[in-house]
Amino acid sequence: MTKGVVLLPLLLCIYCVHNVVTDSHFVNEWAAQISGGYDQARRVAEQHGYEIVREVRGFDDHYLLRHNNVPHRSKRSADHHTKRLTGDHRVEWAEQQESKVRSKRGYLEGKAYLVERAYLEDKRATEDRIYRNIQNSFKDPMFKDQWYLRDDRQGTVSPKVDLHVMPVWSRNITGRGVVVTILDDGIERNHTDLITNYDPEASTDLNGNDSDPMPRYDPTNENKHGTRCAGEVAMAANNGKCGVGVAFNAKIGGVRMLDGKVTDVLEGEAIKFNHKYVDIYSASWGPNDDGHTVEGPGKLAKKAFETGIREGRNGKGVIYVWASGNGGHVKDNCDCDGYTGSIYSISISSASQAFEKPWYGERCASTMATTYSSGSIDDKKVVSTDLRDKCTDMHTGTSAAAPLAAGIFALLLEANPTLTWRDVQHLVAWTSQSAPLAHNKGWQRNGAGFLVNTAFGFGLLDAAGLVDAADPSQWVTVPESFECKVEATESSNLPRILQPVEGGKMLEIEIFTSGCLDQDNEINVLEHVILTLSADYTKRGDLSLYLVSPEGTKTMLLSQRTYDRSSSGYKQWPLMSVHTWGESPRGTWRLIFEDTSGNDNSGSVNNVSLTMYGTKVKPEHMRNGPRKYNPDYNEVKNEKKDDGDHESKSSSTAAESLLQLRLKLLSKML
Ligand SMILES: *[C@@H]1O[C@H](CO)[C@@H](O)[C@H](O)[C@H]1NC(C)=O
Ligand SMILES: *[C@@H]1O[C@H](CO)[C@@H](O)[C@H](O)[C@H]1NC(C)=O
Ligand SMILES: *[C@@H]1O[C@H](CO)[C@@H](O)[C@H](O)[C@H]1NC(C)=O
Ligand SMILES: *[C@@H]1O[C@H](CO)[C@@H](O)[C@H](O)[C@H]1NC(C)=O
Ligand SMILES: [Ca+2]
Ligand SMILES: [Ca+2]
Ligand SMILES: [Ca+2]
Ligand SMILES: [Ca+2]
Repeated sequence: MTKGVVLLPLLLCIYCVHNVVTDSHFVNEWAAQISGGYDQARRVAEQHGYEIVREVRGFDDHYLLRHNNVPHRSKRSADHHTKRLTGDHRVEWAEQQESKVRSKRGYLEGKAYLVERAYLEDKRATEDRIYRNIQNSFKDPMFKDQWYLRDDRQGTVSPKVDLHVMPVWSRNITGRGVVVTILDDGIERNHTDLITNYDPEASTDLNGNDSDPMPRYDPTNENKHGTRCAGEVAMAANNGKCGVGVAFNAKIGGVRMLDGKVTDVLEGEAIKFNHKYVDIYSASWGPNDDGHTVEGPGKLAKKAFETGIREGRNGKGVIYVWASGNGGHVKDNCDCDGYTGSIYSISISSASQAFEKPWYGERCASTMATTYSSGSIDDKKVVSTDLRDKCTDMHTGTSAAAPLAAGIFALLLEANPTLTWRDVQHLVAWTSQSAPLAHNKGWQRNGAGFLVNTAFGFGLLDAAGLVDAADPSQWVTVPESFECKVEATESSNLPRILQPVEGGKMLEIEIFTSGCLDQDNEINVLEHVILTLSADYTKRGDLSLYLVSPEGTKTMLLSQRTYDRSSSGYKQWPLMSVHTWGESPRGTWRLIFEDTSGNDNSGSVNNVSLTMYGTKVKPEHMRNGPRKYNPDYNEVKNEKKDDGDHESKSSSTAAESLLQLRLKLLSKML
């Protein structure tokens, strides 16, 4: 009884607070595409009562306009003004900008704060209990706390598992020549542990409109997020400061963009910032993880993703790494987040030091892989650089998971610079490890032999496994991919309504596809699939959805989101899944809608289509049968390996080579 009294206001409070902050506001800013050059654009703008604020960076013929007679912020759009613009034949496209709520995915408030405090008090005891006999390979004082790079636990209680980064370092692969940028609230570029790797070419300030991404210092220190994410990737090694970045010789930059109003224009500029120079973008933010937001990239942000993929890395495509979200405790589902759901982003979830899905972790079908991050009270967090030249061992959430992946991909691109953005995704599917997380619920083997889980994607990233598989002497670039789309209306009558069944309501829709057989875009081996959904429903969050592939893989695309009370339904909303990776698309796909809430809902499914991506020809690495999993992965000691052969070397050999590396690094410093 007492419990109920305490809990109820807390839950209500979560709902109310988020409701207030997630209302977006239209601002007095329009993005418009007007051809004919700047003077022409200015004339057109002035005729309709606008002035040009500036050109949109990186987009030809796109301008940011301001109307001379519109309030600064309003909940309602000024449609009549937009119509005047779009009605002018010289204007190809125009859209009023909205100020979007974009939350950083590392700040876990309330419960998390208490967890952190309790953790601090408990820290010493925990360390003494778990971390005995830690050896230092680097003289960086916090390297010993980077458990996810080097698991030094003694005893048999836990398997010795880390991200297998050290074996890659011991081969002198440390991120050299690879450029990573962090899209966030700035980067303390002169931090002692970042300054040597800081790259001004990979940096800019979209909030301050200058090239210096230095964070704004305020008393609450809220703008430490970008600096923390950057350090995980590229803290310098062996300099006696903080810890060691995953790619400690990579170049690191920051795009300051979260410390102000976030609009589609701003996101577009960030996502393709210097895209012919930057190799990897890491983003640890997104739509509010409040359990009732459904939001994705706008027009310019979408274009920016496509441009980065098409033109970046000399046509091989940049790598976008995205944090999958921290809304697990409010039943959020990252299928409702269009940034993680993009086929162009590699979305990363967290596992705790205890190999568990953490309390904040979100489930969805678009997550590709997992790295370690914070978990419960006894679990260690992530080490990084902090504002004011400090260090921290308190970085948390999927915010901390994504940059670890960005660092690992920097190692991968140094090992094989010819990899395309799709090669990288194939490699992640081919090498990520499920064994350490096997005791978590939700694993299934898909029709192509891949183990998948909505909480972890293909599993934990294995840096050495990735680099081995990508060895330039054996990796063959994956073949060209195609897109094949089928509308459900072709094979079943829509709209449809859910029918009462025992325990709730249900609706099943079948979609048959040949996978565009005998056409130019024939697909035989799947990569991503996107189910595009239009549905009306009285309470959107009560509608859940499963997709069953012709080969029988059943994937949750929407879970019940208790706090999502919206009645606006889904409008052509893309739900992306990687769970049928490698399968054949041919046959009947089943869509199962469910409502088990017991609420008196009504609504209809109006339109569904299935877009499949994949190759006609089987990628080379899949030709010798399905992927083989190593059931003994948990037994693999992280220091065992210093060349392509996983198990053959003794740990002393590897320890020696590490020592040699250390000495070489040392001598380089002197
Ligand atoms: C590592 O590689 C770099 C550049 O590729 C080279 O300059 C350096 O000497 C190598 N270091 C070791 C220890 O082999
Ligand atoms: C970094 O620059 C800021 C502002 O110029 C300065 O206050 C700070 O002392 C510098 N930090 C270091 C480590 O040099
Ligand atoms: C930067 O430009 C945006 C619009 O382009 C404006 O809203 C903002 O106030 C400017 N910031 C600064 C610091 O000048
Ligand atoms: C379904 O959506 C497609 C766009 O993908 C659209 O062309 C079509 O008209 C829609 N059909 C219905 C019945 O709304
Ligand atoms: Ca600045
Ligand atoms: Ca360091
Ligand atoms: Ca989310
Ligand atoms: Ca994605």
